[in-house]
Amino acid sequence: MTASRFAWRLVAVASTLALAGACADTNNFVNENPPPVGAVVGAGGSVGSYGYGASNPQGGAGGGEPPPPMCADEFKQCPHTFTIPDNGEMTVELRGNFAPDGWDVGADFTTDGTEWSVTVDTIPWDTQVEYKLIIDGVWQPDPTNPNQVDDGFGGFNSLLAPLTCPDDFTCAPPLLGDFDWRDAVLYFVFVDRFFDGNPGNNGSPVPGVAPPANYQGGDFVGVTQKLQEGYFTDLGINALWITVPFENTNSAGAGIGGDTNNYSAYHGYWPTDLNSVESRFGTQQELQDLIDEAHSRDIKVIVDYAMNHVHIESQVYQQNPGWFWPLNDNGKYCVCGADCAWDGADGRKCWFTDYLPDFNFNVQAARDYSVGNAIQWIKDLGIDGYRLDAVKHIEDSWLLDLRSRVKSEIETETQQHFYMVGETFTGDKGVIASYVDPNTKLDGQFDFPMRNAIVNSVLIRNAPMTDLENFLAGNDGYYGSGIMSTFVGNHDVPRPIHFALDTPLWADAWADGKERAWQNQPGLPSGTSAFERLATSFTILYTLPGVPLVYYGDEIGLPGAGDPDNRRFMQWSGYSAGQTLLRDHLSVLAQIRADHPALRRGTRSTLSVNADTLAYRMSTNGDEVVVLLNRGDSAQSVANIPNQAWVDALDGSNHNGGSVNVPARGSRILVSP
Ligand SMILES: [Ca+2]
Ligand SMILES: [Ca+2]
Ligand SMILES: [Ca+2]
Repeated sequence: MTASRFAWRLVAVASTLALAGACADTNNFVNENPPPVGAVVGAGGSVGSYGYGASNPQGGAGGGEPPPPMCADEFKQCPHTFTIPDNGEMTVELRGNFAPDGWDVGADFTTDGTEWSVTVDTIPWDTQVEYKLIIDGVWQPDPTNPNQVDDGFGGFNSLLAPLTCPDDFTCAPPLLGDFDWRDAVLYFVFVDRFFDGNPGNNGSPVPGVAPPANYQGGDFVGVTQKLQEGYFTDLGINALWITVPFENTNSAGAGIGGDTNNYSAYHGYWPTDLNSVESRFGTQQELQDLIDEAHSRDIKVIVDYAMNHVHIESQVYQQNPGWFWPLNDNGKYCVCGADCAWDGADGRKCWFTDYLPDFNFNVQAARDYSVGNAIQWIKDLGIDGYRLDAVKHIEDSWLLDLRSRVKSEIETETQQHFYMVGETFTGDKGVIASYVDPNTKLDGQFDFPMRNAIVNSVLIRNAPMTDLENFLAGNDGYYGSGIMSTFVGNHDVPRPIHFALDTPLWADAWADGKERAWQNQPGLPSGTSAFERLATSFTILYTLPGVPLVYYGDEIGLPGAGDPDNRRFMQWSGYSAGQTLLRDHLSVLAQIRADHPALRRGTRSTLSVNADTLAYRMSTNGDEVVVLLNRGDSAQSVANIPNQAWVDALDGSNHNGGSVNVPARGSRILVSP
């Protein structure tokens, strides 16, 4: 391993002589010993996107030897450990100019009983750093550091001497641009199922495919129309994720596996021509108009990019079969879940099904073609990010190349950070985290483990809220500088409204709902209780760091079992009281989140928890918010709320501290009046 990495480094240095002070970092990569696959794994995974109902892909991380990044001095960052003696303080926090928002977002010290300490990995290289400690709520200089400087407010900041760290620096340029992706609220527009703005482009149904798996007419013009009507703005959405927009096969897929139904390519995951857009969704100009309309409303657009495979009819496969893993792998029928496993090394080269040839990105020409295509679309469309499909099924080199080229070819022009969020459908946090590194790989991934914890504790209620608290305690800060996307619903899992029923339709968050995808499909729940529970689950997403994701229709509790029933056409009128309640709740949540930086980048501390309730405080410099959750079916008093005057930003009610009453299945977001 060491020898090959060293060899690579020599090549890399030779090819980047122009970079003054270029050097290689050997500290950033953790993939040589991928974490073991966890016991908790998914069902109905990303393969559900492809519409043939196989079992869940799951698997290991990493693999291959990632190249070390090149690093100019201004991008280098050193680790440093701050310590003070433990004299019985309750809390110690570090703030300072070691990060762009370091005065607002601190780092918590921990104590071993004799000493408080905190290690920050990102102290700027060879630069004097000013900092303060917040000890039991009081801002003050570091009592152990005699070097101080006037803080401009009549006090003193501590001075940390310039650090250089030749052996273990990391290379992490501050994220570029005037948009901080921690401020995003993301909405997943499933283009074919959202709004039909132009029936003229619908074409004929794909023969032999029933309506739930056939094209239903949604298009780019329809999304643009909803942008113009202010639908997303009213919901507080400032980023859209749109389904794969590229030309897909017009043929029906073959029925495979447990689901014998035929599917069309309405989902976009069967591309035949990576250089043109899907005609049923519209023209490239209409896609451009969508993006321009979004940008004119300060809404970012990220595009779903499926890089693992193409459809077997595609020219790139027909003309370059050597760029793909063979379907017959030395006598093994290498379809995922057949002779090749979904996980491990097999999981990278298996075909999702026998008509989806799988790229072999170990072939340089294949990688250059695919990464080049992804780069070209960014340049052509001016999009702001990618949602990257099935990350654990590709060679890591693809991701490293894309990030490298995004930095050198895109961000140098736009001066804006390009956001990349990946899908790795697993319950294993270690596997998910292994791809998160905003400098070299992904900014973040979809937080499947968090979805499970919320669905189990708040919607299904098969686990106490203490379980959710335990999960959150282990999840806070777990992904480092990553910006994860948090969610309760997407296109691969049953609609969350059915987990939220008085009697949940499924007893387990991993249920794939396939048994009701084609028959006995669930309807819209009556009453409001399911909508109230779903609203409370969104309160959690909108009051924690990360990018909250709203899967189209979940804002109105759109019904649907497993794939494809979880992709019903969007409902645009005739909402029930429950649906209206839920949609209004999401609009208010977005406004509260926008008003309070503590929710977007604060630190979380737990105030109280029991089987049915949870209270936590989010705090950052100058902003504090207390979040109360009650998943029970009667109003409950939630204890240990700080004694002061509060107003609930959700309903405007006034409260003092101590015990605060929270309605059944409800939440409160307490802020200073
Ligand atoms: Ca249409
Ligand atoms: Ca097509
Ligand atoms: Ca693959």
